[in-house]
Amino acid sequence: MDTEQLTQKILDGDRRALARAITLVESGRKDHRAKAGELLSELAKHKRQSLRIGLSGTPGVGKSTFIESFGMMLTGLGLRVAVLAVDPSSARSGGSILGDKTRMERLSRDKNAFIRPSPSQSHLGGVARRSREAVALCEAAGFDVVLIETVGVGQSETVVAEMSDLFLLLLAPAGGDELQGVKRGIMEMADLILVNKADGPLKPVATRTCADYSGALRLLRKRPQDPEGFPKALMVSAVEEHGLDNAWEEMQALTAWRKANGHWDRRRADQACYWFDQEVRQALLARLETPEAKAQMAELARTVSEGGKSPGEAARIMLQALGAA
Ligand SMILES: Nc1nc2c(ncn2[C@@H]2O[C@H](COP(=O)(O)OP(=O)(O)OP(=O)(O)O)[C@@H](O)[C@H]2O)c(=O)[nH]1
Ligand SMILES: [Mg+2]
Repeated sequence: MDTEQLTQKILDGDRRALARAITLVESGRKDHRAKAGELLSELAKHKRQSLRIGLSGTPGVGKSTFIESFGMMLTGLGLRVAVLAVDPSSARSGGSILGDKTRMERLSRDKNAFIRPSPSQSHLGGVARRSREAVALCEAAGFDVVLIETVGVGQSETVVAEMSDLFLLLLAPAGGDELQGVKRGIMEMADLILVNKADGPLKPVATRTCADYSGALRLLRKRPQDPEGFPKALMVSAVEEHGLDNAWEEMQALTAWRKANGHWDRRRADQACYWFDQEVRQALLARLETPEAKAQMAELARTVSEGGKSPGEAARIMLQALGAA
């Protein structure tokens, strides 16, 4: 299939073409990269936008269950939903999040849903670019909502937040001690905190946890992109499918406000700049990873350690060799 055909099929919402295109952007082969670049710039001309929702939470908090229930609710409303994952650990563990399609059995059979497990990649930079491009493909294919899942490992939350319009943090009911286990930086990224498992015997704990997080959110510095009352903590039960409609209403209210106040476009523009900056940095760092560069680094390090050159002098030599000075 040539690029023109593939472009058209994606614009028509053809799922097989979409899956193929995602495989293409995941490939590291030079000719594939070139073709992927061409495809993405063709598709970008159509300026289609989805609501991109990032979702993070520790293992076992209920991300898969939530995505299934929430996704089914959205398709029930007539929306088309794509689900992607950013998982830098998948290369190590051998599996991948969303590999458990069994937990999303209903959603994976829904013709208005598209589920794509994360590619196996150890390098977060590579994962980030591929995921971003997969999101762009889903937007071009006309999905109304793109859900991007991540387990919070390393920087993966930042990566997902920087490719999302809304960032949700899924938390489990817990005592006050665990509340402090959530890093402040991650709290600051959240647009909504969803306390999951608010059902059965856990309900009272969930209620307390939700109140605690509401309090904690109020203590954070006010962000310009938030209307009064946001970010918010809400209770949901992915299993019993409670609170999902309310969470969706809040997401829509927040989105509408941001669109009306210029924050939606500004955020997307800021994200584009962020990724431009990241790409340049990563490409520069990648130059250090070639065998020649590594050998020269080792050689210069030896000279420096023996006192033959100053660190600054050696660095200048290295940067010159890399064409970066
Ligand atoms: N009571 C209750 N249990 C839930 C709820 N949501 C998920 N669970 C249970 O929590 C466990 C983990 O759920 P998953 O959806 O697999 O969690 P996850 O966050 O995707 O976990 P990882 O993929 O391992 O990161 C399962 O046994 C679910 O049945 C909920 O709303 N209420
Ligand atoms: Mg899961």
